Order: sequence, then structure tokens, then C-alpha cells
Amino acid sequence: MAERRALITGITGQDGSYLAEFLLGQGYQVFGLARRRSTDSFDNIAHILDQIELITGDLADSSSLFRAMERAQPHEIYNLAAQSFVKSSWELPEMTGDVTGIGVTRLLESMRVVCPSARFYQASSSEMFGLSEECPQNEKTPFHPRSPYAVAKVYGHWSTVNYRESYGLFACCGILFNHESPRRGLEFVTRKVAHAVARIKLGLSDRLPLGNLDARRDWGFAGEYVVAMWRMLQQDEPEDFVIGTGEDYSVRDLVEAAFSYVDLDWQDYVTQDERFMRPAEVPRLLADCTRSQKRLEWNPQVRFQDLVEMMVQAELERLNNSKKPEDATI
Ligand code: NAP
Ligand code: F7E
Repeated sequence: MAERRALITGITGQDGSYLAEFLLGQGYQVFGLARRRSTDSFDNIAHILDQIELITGDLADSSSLFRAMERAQPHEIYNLAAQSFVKSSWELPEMTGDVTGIGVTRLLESMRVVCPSARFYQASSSEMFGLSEECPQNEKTPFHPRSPYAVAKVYGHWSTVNYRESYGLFACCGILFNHESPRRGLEFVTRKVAHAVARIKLGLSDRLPLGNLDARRDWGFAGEYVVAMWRMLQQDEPEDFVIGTGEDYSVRDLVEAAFSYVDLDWQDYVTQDERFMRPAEVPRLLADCTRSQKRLEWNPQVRFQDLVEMMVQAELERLNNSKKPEDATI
């Protein structure tokens, strides 16, 4: 076995795929927990499938997590698996609580029993701040979750802190603000916009229905954020960190930037559609990264405009190469 072994849950997702690439580059042996699927399309990790080992498992099934720990004997565990789409969490509240919340306890428990000296990373979220009275938000900002997803993340966050305090585990939470990439799921607003703009530019569509254009987010590039996750586990002591760019933009800004990249006026195509509004909105999230900049020496380089251009360009290339995902319906 290689000297450093890492187990990544959620390896098929956006962050899991970038983290796997990064850890392979650092010389790790990488194991990934992956759910059983009816199709075997692993788009995000297809290019590294021969360099990693997939272990079948599910955060809803403790026995599979124990087996994964025993098989991988990891030095580092990154818990990136979750039902991660906020809007779906109102439609799937119990499942979201079970997987995104209690799933963290299941994983921590299997680590505590099988490999207690491993280091554990929990993918906490800026959504936990929710209807925050403070802006920007830092590690001390109180939580006010606004969705079943955010409630489940608060549970997972405090479970991680509790296992650290109760059992002395090396367990850290990264409170990450929105981070995006061409590997983002089509339902998230950045990819939805990038994909629609590319379709409109290529004459395949003529409209883009969206929800709340006033929401403001701190959007960064996922490929850089996975480095911050790894750095947290290289510290001498386990601690929690806020990770973001320190700049926020509205959904309207996002749409404007994406359409102007292809020389189109967003107002000719964008409509507001009730179907994409949420029962409770998080109006503004903005990271105060003072602590992570200092302690982790982590400073993101990709700014909002670069990110939008990267994503629209990737969609144009995907469509030109005829790899055409369907229009997002959620
Ligand atoms: P993502 O692309 O939606 O990936 C989620 C991963 O979780 C996928 O690999 C998915 O597997 C897996 N998964 C879902 N349910 C599972 C279950 N029951 N058992 C095992 N695996 C399961 O999410 P992401 O954007 O990479 O985010 C990674 C993590 O960071 C998530 O926990 C998310 O909540 C959190 N987070 C994300 C952001 C962000 O802006 N991206 C910000 C803060 C926190 P399938 O491929 O089989 O569906
Ligand atoms: O929405 C608004 C929407 O779905 C961003 C997840 O990774 O980041 C992500 O959660 C904003 C919201 O991401 C549409 O109402 C308007 O205010 O891209 P999103 P999210 O909900 O911020 C956090 C940090 C996570 O932890 C999550 O896992 O955009 N918005 N119109 C829309 N959003 C979507 N999806 N679709 C629209 O049509």
C-alpha cells in the first residue's frame, strides 16, 4: 500500500473529482466511496478511473462505511458526499437529513472504531449562516439555516465538532462558500446559466427562466477550494475554517456577465419563473476569510469574471463537440 491513503466520499461529484486529482498529484493512494448506480457513467472521474479505487457504499448504510474504512485504512477521510442541492431539500427533507446530516455521524462512528488516528474533513457550508445578521460571515458568525439542507449541514457540522471534543479525533470542518466549475451539476445556477447562454448563442434555445435574481453569493472556482480542504488536514491542530473569495455578486450580475461574454443582452432572454423560487431564500452570503488566508496561506486566484467565462466557454465547447446535456428542468 502507498504511504498516504485518502478516502473520499462524494468522489463522483464536482469537488470529489478535483480533490481526487489533487491528491493523486500529491502521491496519495485514493479510494472513493461511490453509490451503486443503474448506469455506470462517471463523467467527472472518467479520466482518472484507472488511478483510483472505488468502493461501493452509501452514507445511509453504516455497514458499507465500516467496510470502506477497513478496506482503505485511510490516513485522511474527506466527507464530500451529500444531497447537495438546496432546492431539492424541500422536496426530499427526510432523505436530506438522513444523508447530509446523520450520514456524517455514521461516517465519524466508523472512523472512530476502525481508524481513530485518521484525519477527517467535513464539507460544511455557508448555507448554515442562512439569514445571517452579520455580513461578511466568519468562523464565529452564528448559524441561521434556511432550508432542510442547511439544517442537515448544521447537524453534520456540530457532530464533527462534537466527535473532536468527545473523542479527540482530528476532525475539521471547512465552511465553504459557493464554488463552481464546468463540472458543476446542471441544476445549480452558475452551470444552468452558462449552459443556457451557450445554447442560446448556438441557436439551440431562446429563453432562460430563473428564480430570484437578487440573491447574492460569493462564488469561487472549485479546483482551488479542494486545496484548502487538504491544507486544513495538514495543520498541527484540527480547526474549522471559512473559505471563499471575499467578493459577492448577484444572480443578475452573473447573468449579465455570462451573456455579455457572448455579446448578447441578457434582458432579451431571461424571465423570472416562480418554479425556481425557494420557500425561504438566503439573500446574501459573503466570506470573511481573514483566518484561512493567514493560517492556511490560501488565496484564491480565479475571480468572478474569470469563472463565468471559464464556464460559458466550457459549455460552448461541450455543445460544439455534441456532448449535449438536456436543458435543466429543476
Ligand atoms: P455534488 O457535485 O452534488 O456531489 C455530491 C456527491 O455526493 C456525489 O458524488 C454523490 O454521488 C454523492 N452522494 C450523494 N448522496 C450520497 C449517498 N447517500 N451516499 C454516498 N454518496 C452520496 O456536490 P459538490 O458541489 O461536489 O459538493 C461537495 C460537498 O461540499 C457536498 O457535501 C456539498 O453539500 C458541500 N458544499 C458544496 C459547496 C459548493 O458550492 N459546491 C459549498 C459548500 C459545501 P452520485 O454521483 O452518486 O450522486
Ligand atoms: O443557487 C438563486 C438561488 O442552487 C444560488 C450548493 O452547492 O452552495 C450551493 O447552494 C442562488 C440561490 O446554489 C435560480 O435562489 C435564482 O439564491 O446555485 P444554487 P446554493 O443554493 O447557493 C452552497 C454553499 C451549498 O452548500 C450547496 O450545496 O441562485 N437562483 N434562480 C437560482 N438557483 C438555481 N439553482 N436555479 C435558478 O433558476
